[in-house]
Parts: sequence; C-alpha cells; structure tokens
Amino acid sequence: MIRLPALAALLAMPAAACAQNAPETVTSPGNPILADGRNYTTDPAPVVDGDTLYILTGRDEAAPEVNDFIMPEWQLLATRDPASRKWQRIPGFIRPENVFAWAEPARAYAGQIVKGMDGRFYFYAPVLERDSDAKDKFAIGVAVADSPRGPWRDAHPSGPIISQKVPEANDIQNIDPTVLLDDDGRVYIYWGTFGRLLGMELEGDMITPKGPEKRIEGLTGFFEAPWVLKRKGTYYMLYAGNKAGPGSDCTPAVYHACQAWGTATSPLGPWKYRGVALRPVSSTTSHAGIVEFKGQWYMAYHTADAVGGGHFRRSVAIDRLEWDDTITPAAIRPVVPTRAPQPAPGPTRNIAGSAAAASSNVVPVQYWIAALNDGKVRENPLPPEMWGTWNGNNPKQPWVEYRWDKPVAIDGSRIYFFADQPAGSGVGVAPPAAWHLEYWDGGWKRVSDVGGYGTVPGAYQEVRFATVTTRCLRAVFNASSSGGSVAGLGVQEWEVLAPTARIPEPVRGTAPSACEAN
Ligand code: FUB
Repeated sequence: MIRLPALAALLAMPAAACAQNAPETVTSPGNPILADGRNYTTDPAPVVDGDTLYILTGRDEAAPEVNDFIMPEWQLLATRDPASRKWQRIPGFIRPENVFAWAEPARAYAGQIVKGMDGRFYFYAPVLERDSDAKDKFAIGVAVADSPRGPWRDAHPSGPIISQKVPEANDIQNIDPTVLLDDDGRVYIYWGTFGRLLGMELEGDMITPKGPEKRIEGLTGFFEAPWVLKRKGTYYMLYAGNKAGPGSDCTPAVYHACQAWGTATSPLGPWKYRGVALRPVSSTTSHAGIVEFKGQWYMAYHTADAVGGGHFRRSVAIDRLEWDDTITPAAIRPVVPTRAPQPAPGPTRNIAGSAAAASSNVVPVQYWIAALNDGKVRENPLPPEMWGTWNGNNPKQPWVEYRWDKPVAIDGSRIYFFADQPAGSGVGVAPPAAWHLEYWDGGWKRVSDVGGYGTVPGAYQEVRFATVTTRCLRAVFNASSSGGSVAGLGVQEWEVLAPTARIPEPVRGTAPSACEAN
C-alpha cells in the first residue's frame, strides 16, 4: 500500500476525530483495500451518503495464532470512487462502551449503518450487554447521527432493542443485524447466526420494535451475516451459507462459507434460495454487503488475504457486482474476486501446488483436501486447514494422492502432520503409526532408498528417495490405534520435491485423471 499524505485533504475530516484517531488516506493497489497488515478491517457494511461510499468495518486485533474475535472498535473506510482506489480510513470512530452506556467494551461485531427517511443515519450495532443475566449477552443497540462519520449517540439509551430478553425472549445469539427501509416507509430488521435467522418489523422511527420476531426460513444453508436489500420490487437476502459437502454449490468444508442469496416478494417471506453470489474466501467466515453507488453495484466482503492475515485477522475487499436482468427475479451474477498484483513466485522444489489432490476417504465436511497443497501451515489450525479422516469411524489405512497432468521427476517429500492426541492413541487425531510413499508406474510401487518417514506432528517430516518419474504419488498411512479403536489422521501440508528448484507451474482449471484410469 502506498501512503499519500498529500491526499488527506481529499475527503473531509470527521467531526469527532482526535489525534490518535486521525484519518489516513491511502491508495490501495487492489484487494484487500488495506493489505499491509497494519490495520485489519472486517465485516464490511457499505452505505452511501451523497457522493461518498462508506464502508463500516470492524477491526480484528487477534494475535496471529489466536482463534478468537478480538474486536474492540468499528472503523470507517470512505471513497468517492472505488475505481480510483483512493480510500480514507477513519479508525476507532466508535467503541461499544463509548456510545452505549449499557454495553461492555470489545466484541464490536458486524453492524450496519442505514439512512432513514428523516435523512439521519441509524447504526445497528451488536454489542455485549454489560448487566445482562441472559445466557448469551449479545444484544443489538441503535445509535443515530447526521452523517456516517458521526458523532453518534445512543438512540435507545434505556438499552438494546433486541436481546435474549427484549422485545421477546429468544435463545439465539443476537448479532449481525441488517435493516431494510421499504418504499412504503416500513422498516424491517433481520439478525442471527449459527443457522438461525430472525426478522421483525420496526416502527417508522427506525428504532422501536413493532414485532413479532419471526423465524425466517427458506434460505438454504443460512449460517449468519444476512444482508437485505430491495431492487425492482424484489427483496434480496445475501448471507453466509455453509451447506457443505463434495456436491454442494456453496462450500466443500463446513467451516467455510459462501455468500448465498435468496429472494422474497414480501419482507418477512416466504424466502426462496436462489444461488451463490461469492465462492468461499480465504477466511473461514464470509461477511458481505451489496450497494449501488453512482450507478454501479458493488459487493464488499472480507478475506484473510492481507499481510499476516488469517481467520481472525480479516480485511475488506470490494468488487463489482452485476445483475442478470434477463430473468425474473433478476439474478446476482457470481462476483469475480480480484486481488492486488502479487509478487511472482520464486523458484521452489515443491511441485505439489501444480497437482490435484485426491484421497481414499470421503473427506469429512470439517476438513478440506485443498489445504494439503495450499502452502500454509499454522501452529493453531482450524479443521479446514488440513485434510483429515476423523469421522467417528476412522479408516485404518487411508491415503492421499497427488495427480499431475504430465509426468514429473521427484526425489523427496515433506509432510506436516496435525495431532491433538499422542502417538499410539486410538481416539481423536493422532500421528500415524507408520506411513510410506508409493508412485504410479503401471501399478503402485514404493519409492526406494528412503531416508525418513518421521511421524512427529507440528513440524515438517522430510523424506528423500531415489528419483522417480510419475504422474501420481500417494502417501499411505497406517493410522494410530489402541485396543481396537482407530484414531483419525490430519495433514496440514504435503509437499513433493523435484530434484531442482524451478518456478512453479500455474494450476490448471481441470483436474488430471487418476493414473489407474489410463
Ligand atoms: O466478526 C465477528 C463475526 O464473524 C461476525 O459477526 C460474523 O458475521 C462473522 O463475520
């Protein structure tokens, strides 16, 4: 990211900005908008005010190996032209405890700013209710301001408008609000997570619940992050969906999500699932908002693609969104995610990235076979960052296989096992009792002159062998077992080494066929 202080005057300063929260103006080289890892931005919610597009975002502050949402405040991004890639970042413009006297600090999760009929802006904010005795203290507050930049004040100082106690008792986590101001002035709020979506009418003041709370059904695979809008008389709901499995149009791994969408002809439904608007991103969570700005539609979403990024260190991206108006209701065309130009890869001996991965097991939906050759290992991985077998009925001798589209010369391999149980365990995920490599040569043959076959988890285990030329290589594992009970296996990364380093070949769109098939 190039910083251009001289451009700071391009966009007006927020009224409440203080020295440590001074806005900065940046020219982004492309997605994610802020990519240098100094400030993570998350849960984008775009909103337009006059000639400016704002994106309300959270701020991830988790340390690299912390798997938790450490989110103390909301930030704003602002631009007058997304194509210019010039953005102003307004840090720390709201903290839960600074606006809502009844809120705890931290957990500034996904909110939305919506312009009301009165021209003022309403900020729907999920925050923790400090003095609540509810099982889950997340609640939704409303703040109001004359501009997205604030200053914001609590519009409902007596407390949240939605919690597990008000306006009705519910037992969901009350987060991820999205609000629709309909053409007739009626107002609807939707919220929820973990597969449960509620909707309710608000009074025309944008604040007071009118009720009743209604369970929203029909949005296949709904997980969280609803985003409502109306276009040409049709109501659209975009959401993070996690209907997972090998045949799913959404995601192969349940910990990841696509952005799915559905439609309705009236605000509270019935809703109908329509398709996928964005394939899973690099972060396990997917959160997006859609907006029309100066005649062009955009989707803002987050990824783990910034420097040092991760599932809890997310960053906002923005891409164009197109509608297919040749059908009724008009369809959201799947968004094509773009990225800032990346440095060309250097030479490497690892050629796993140009292979397609397969495995003997039907991969349980918590794992992701694509993790095998994604080039990433983590100290504290989540399940989709590995291939694995644990399914309660674990296979004794599973294998994973790489298939190249043409024969490759190889003489080594490095594998990185995951385990949450010690060697010799028959439960959980344990290092294999033993393993070996086989290559295809008209039949499966073991590599020879082997040094290695270590099984220590959490570190690369390197194997060297006599050079073979093959199109398919297998790692065959003997799972750990004890007293007749077989443990699961997990592999974060599996590299295959050519004798000399070279620039990796681009990954092909089509998967090479199995060697046995030829
Ligand atoms: O950022 C915290 C939570 O992660 C949001 O509320 C969800 O939508 C997911 O993005």
